[in-house]
Amino acid sequence: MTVHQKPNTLQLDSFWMPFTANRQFKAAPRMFASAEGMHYTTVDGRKVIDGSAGLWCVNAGHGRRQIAAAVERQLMSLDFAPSFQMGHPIAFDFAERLAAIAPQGLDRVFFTNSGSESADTALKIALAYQRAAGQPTRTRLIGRERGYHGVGFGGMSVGGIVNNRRAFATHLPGVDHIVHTHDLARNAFSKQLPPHGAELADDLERLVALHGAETIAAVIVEPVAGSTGVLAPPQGYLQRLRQLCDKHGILLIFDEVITGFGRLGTPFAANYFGVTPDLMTTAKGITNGTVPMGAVFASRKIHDGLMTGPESQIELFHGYTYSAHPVACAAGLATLDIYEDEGLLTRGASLAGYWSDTFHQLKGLPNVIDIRTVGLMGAVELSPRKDAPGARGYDLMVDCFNRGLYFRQSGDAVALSPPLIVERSHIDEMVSILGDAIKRVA
Ligand code: PXG
Ligand code: PLP
Repeated sequence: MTVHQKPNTLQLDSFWMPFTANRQFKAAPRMFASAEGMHYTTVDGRKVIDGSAGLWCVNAGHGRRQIAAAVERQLMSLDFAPSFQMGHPIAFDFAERLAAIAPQGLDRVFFTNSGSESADTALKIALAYQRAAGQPTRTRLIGRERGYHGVGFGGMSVGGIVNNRRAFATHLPGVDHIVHTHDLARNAFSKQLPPHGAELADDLERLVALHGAETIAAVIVEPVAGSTGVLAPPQGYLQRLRQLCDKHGILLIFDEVITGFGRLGTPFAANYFGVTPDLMTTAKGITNGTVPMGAVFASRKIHDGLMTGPESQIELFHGYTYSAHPVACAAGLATLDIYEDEGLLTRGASLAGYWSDTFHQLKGLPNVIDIRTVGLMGAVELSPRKDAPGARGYDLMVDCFNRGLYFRQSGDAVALSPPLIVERSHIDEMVSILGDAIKRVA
């Protein structure tokens, strides 16, 4: 059934690949043809275990028939319907189901199509809320160094990945950043949350002193930074950030595009850390990666704060053609059914200890300078080669791919976070391939 198109018959020129070294890739392509459960199959028929749940999104594993069937049914009954001044029941149904599993109080749901759109949407809601609350001078947005909030102008501006910013000279004005929490000197090889660094949340006080609290609308952080190599927050850090935001009337946004939908062994990172933000962005696992979708969860305070003025007035001038796309909603509802039936939103809790212990066995291998795990997220950081940052990480990624393990690489760190259906034997297999490759890649 599956068409295994041979790379040598495939024209590679037209597809301008995202976040890829296009020329390097096209000289030696790595191609997946199909996927099932925990594995991809390459175009040349090799099985490759999926160490990163696609791009952190295939939480229930690949090839879920239930989602495919729901998508087909939806396409045949209502393929598209507008959500601007019109509705369709499945969108309301999906929002209710999401609200039911959301962290306490975050039960108002705005649909987008991606994590980038969720980030920009949350930032715009924060600005609109502050205006509606009679605080129109609160226009400043605060991000954090090493943060990733997607590629829109808003998300890129609050993001703190230097390469993502440097290539594009223009960013939103009125944006500032608190310092990141990555501290190898004090926290390398921590088995629990990093013990040191809660005080780094106080960097927000510096920005308050510099700019004035009355100019700051919101702070956005990833509870665990994903793209920059799985950086868990120091113990007590997020609690402190929440307190400081409350003290200064600043909204707190958690970007849970990666951490949402069970990745830490709780439905959301907000549950894991016991800290509730005012707004929470999601995407990826919301449809098991099958159909593009995202959602911003807002507290009643934020939502109701905007439900003012005449009833005939549009309260939020924002939305996407495909907000609440019926096919995405169908995929999302089927995904939530699977998460619920198989207990996947909390399954990681029972595996996190094994995940952590197995990864930490790599300590002592050549060039390994840190191992970090939290929930079912893990990263191994290698020391950079002299004058070639990222090259060792890239070679490791390619070596592992050739030997049957796929994962994401971020500079000289590699990040793994599997589908939440993962078994111990898969964890053993991943760490074994990775360990052998680390020994080979000098
Ligand atoms: N916020 C966070 C925290 C993310 O991780 C986005 C926003 C943007 O989502 P979209 O759907 O617009 O890509 C992300 C996306 C990686 C990797 O391997 C991470 C992401 C995407 C692709 C690769 O680190 N995160
Ligand atoms: N550009 C043009 C010319 C449009 O008409 C629209 C939507 O109607 C957009 C961009 C935005 O597209 P989307 O709603 O899919 O984000």
